[in-house]
Amino acid sequence: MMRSADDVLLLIDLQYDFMPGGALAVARGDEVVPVANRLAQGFAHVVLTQDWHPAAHVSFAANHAGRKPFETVALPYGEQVLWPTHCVQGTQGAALHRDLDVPHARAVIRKGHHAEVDSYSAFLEADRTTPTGLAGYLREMGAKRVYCCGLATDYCVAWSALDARAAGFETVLIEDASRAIDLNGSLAAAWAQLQAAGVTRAQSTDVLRGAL
Ligand code: VGL
Ligand code: ZN
Repeated sequence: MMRSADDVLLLIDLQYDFMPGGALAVARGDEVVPVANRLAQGFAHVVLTQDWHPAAHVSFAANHAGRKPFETVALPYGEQVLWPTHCVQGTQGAALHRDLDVPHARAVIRKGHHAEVDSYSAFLEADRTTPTGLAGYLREMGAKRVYCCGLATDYCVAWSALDARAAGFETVLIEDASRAIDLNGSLAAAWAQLQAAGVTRAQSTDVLRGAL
């Protein structure tokens, strides 16, 4: 089944550094690649994202003397988790998984490229004011509904879904096409926020048969 032209599938951060063995590995992250491929068959409009940081990025623990990955620091825009160095621009870890099979993807949004600001969301950077351009692109393309999935459920997928909703799109998060980091309760907190914001929680089978 090919979905309506208003429906966009947003495949988030299916990159080697988030896969088992990667620098910021998400458990079973590789399992979502075949699910993403199946979903993409049903969407005429697919957009991909890549986390895409300069080596000097503020989110890397290595750039904060004496700090370790998964600690937090206070930055001008708020609390920032310090991550292992990951998805450095142009590295193999930042590349999309080779088994991702979406030749008809129309756009790739690269985010997190400002050294001083992180960007979990595909729409707005972590300062919550700098746009990536994705909302304007989707509006101009006539998109009405955004189906989000990928890595990681509780960070880049959740933040993207919340911002898609805030930008006025009907928004669906496809749970089994996503995997979580789950740091200090982040997954449960994300689902609570998503539900409060009116993001629909879906399974890929329901999306594939057109029920959602
Ligand atoms: C992500 C942490 C840092 C993600 C990206 O893709 O969810 N998480 N950078
Ligand atoms: Zn990142």
